[in-house]
Amino acid sequence: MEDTLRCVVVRVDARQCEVVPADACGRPLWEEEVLPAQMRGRLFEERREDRVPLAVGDRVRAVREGSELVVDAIEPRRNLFARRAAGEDARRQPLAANVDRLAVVAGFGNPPFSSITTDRILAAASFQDIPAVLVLNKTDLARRRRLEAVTATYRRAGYPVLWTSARRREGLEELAALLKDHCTVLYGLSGVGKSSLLNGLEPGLGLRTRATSRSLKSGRHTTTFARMYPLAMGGAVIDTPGVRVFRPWGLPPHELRLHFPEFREAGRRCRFPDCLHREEPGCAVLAAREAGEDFPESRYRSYLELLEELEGVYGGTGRKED
Ligand SMILES: Nc1nc2c(ncn2[C@@H]2O[C@H](COP(=O)(O)OP(=O)(O)OP(=O)(O)O)[C@@H](O)[C@H]2O)c(=O)[nH]1
Ligand SMILES: [Mg+2]
Ligand SMILES: [Zn+2]
Repeated sequence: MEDTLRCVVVRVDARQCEVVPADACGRPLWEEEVLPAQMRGRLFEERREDRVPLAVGDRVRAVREGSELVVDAIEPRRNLFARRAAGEDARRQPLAANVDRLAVVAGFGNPPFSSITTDRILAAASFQDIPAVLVLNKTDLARRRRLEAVTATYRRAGYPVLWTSARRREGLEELAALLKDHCTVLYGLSGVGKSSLLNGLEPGLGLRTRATSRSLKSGRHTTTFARMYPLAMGGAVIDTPGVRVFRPWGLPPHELRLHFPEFREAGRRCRFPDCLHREEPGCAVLAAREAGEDFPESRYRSYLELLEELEGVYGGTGRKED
C-alpha cells in the first residue's frame, strides 16, 4: 500500500482530474507538484446520482498504476456545495467539497444585481451547512442608495456583507482578512468579477477575466472550470465558472423556510408550526408583510419562487404525508 497517495482534488474534468499531495491531516502541500489523475470507473458507478463523482476540495486516495495516477477512493466529506444539473438531467452536480465558507459574489452594472440568484445560492449554502458571506463587487458602478438598501437586506438576514471594487482596488484588505487561512469557494453569476477580485488580491494567480470589449451576451463564461488555488497569505480559494440559473439540489420545499433566517422569528408566531408563509391562516410572516414598510420583499419573492420550483421537483412539499 506504500504506493497510495493522499491528495486533495484541485480541478475536475469529465474523466480526469488534478490533485495535490496532502499531509497527514489532509491539507494540500502546495509546494509539491499538481498531478493529473484518472478517476476509477467504479467511482462513477458508485455515484450514479452525481454527474461527476468528485468535487474540487475532495480528499482522495490515489494509486500509481504504471505511469498513471488513479483516484481510487474518496474520503468522507465535511460538506458539499452542489447544485441540480440543468435541463432534463436532474442529477446532483458537486461543485466544491470540504470548504470553510462560501462567498457569494454579486455585482452591479453588467450584469445587474440579482436578488433571486443571491437568495438561491444563500439558501443552498445554509441547507448544506456552509457559512456564507455576501461580497458586493463593482461598487464603483452602484448607486449609493441601492448599495445601502441591498446591504441592509442581507445584514438583516444575518449575513456578513463586504463591499469591493476590483476595478478601484477597494475593499480588498477586508476580503483578504476573510479568506486568510480558510478554504473559500467564490460563487455567483458570470461577469460579477470573481476572477478579477482574486487577481486583485494575488496578482500572481493571473486568472483570465473577461475582456471589457466582450459583451455578456456572447453567453460564454470566462472561467470555464472550477479550480482551487493557494493564497500566499495562507488559505485557499476556489474560483468557479459563473452560473446562469442556480438550482439547489436536494432541498425539500417544506424546509426552505428554515433557510431564510429573517422569516424564522416571525415564523414562530404562525398559527401552524409547519406554516409555509404562503396563504395559511394566522401566518405571522404574511401579517408582517401586510403591516410593514420594513419587510424584506425581495427575499420573500425569492422564497416563493424557489418554493414553487422545489414543489415542482418534489411533486409536493416534500413532507412524508404528501
Ligand atoms: N467597473 C467594474 N468592473 C469590474 C469590477 N470587477 C470586475 N470588473 C469587470 O467585469 C468583467 C468580468 O470580470 P470577471 O472577473 O471575468 O468575472 P467572473 O465573475 O470571473 O466571470 P466568469 O468567469 O464568467 O464567471 C471584466 O471585464 C472585469 O474587468 C469592478 O469592481 N468594477
Ligand atoms: Mg471568472
Ligand atoms: Zn407563516
